[in-house]
Amino acid sequence: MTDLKNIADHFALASPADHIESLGDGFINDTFIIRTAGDAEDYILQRKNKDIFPDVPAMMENIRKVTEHIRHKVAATCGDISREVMTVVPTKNGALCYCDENGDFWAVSIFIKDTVAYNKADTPALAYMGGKGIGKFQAQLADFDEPLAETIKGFHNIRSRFEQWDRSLAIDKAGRKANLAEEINWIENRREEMLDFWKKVEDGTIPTRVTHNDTKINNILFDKDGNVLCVIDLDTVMSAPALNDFGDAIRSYTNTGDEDDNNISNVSMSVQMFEAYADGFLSERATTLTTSELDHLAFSARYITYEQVLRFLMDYIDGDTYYKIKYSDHNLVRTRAQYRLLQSMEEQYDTMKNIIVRLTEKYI
Ligand code: GN1
Ligand code: MG
Repeated sequence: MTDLKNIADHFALASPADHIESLGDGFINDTFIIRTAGDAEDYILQRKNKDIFPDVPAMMENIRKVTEHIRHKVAATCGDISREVMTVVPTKNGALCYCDENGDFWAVSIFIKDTVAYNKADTPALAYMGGKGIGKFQAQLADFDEPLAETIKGFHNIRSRFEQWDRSLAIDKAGRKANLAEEINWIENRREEMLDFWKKVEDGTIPTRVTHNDTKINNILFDKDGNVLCVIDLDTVMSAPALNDFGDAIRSYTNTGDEDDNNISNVSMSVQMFEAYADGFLSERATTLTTSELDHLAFSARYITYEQVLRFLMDYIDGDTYYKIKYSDHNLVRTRAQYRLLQSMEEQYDTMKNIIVRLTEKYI
């Protein structure tokens, strides 16, 4: 077993670790909280998944640059720089991460106290604030102009995803393909439509910006009054279409069921939550986004949800090598539940587009 205290001891903590507990259920990294004695600050310790992030030091450098940029913005508006942005804690040698004898990479940040994290948006008011929070995050990074490493190549690039998908199907590593004809058709039937959207990114019709790329609700810390305090999980901050952040959040905030709901009749897209999130997001972003971005906001929810169906199904076909699973068919259950959500978005697409038009007019 990894000696977590020994790992923690490599970092420049203000006070040594007293005890260390496991935290949250992220699908990718392992997360712990370092409790220190007395009133001293606590810390978040993460083992970054080296199978998924090929260059953890470059990723940590991205996070350092981005959090420093945001810290200046928060300071300029007299905000609280210890709570409204993540603070990376270096090792005692001044590095942004520590590599242990197994080749695993560890990183530490300050634990922000008195926050609330949600796995589901239970009220439209919360969805509105979530949209505002991500809109503000994008606005804070709008003038960020340093180069950023691509931490996962082609992360929301559906052309790259299809290349992986075609390879996975050809290899059929876990021998599961034969029983998945229906699910595979869900992906194939929409391939051209998704590529048509991506071509607009490739030809510059839809611009790229510095974006978060993983905006599900539990990657945001709220304060006790329901305001967004701090956006966390910055591993995938990269240059990408800003639409991804909207689409991925809609995938998470509007789902009336769970991402891995076993009972798909629980799953649908709540129009009320869609409108609330879009309202918050556009209150911050409507005057900055281009017409082509605004025109594709509603579609971005379908795009990212479709991509998620593909990613869960591909991982199932690959034999569950990417996402952590809790039981053997977990990725298949996730696939089916996300597909139901996608269908619900498709059914309500005209309504979604009309809401975006109405809200855009409200703000510009
Ligand atoms: C992962 O790391 P986490 O759990 O916040 C994944 C996202 C998926 C999400 C599905 C780096 O997010 O892309 O949308 O699971 N992150 C990575 O819930 O692949
Ligand atoms: Mg997370």
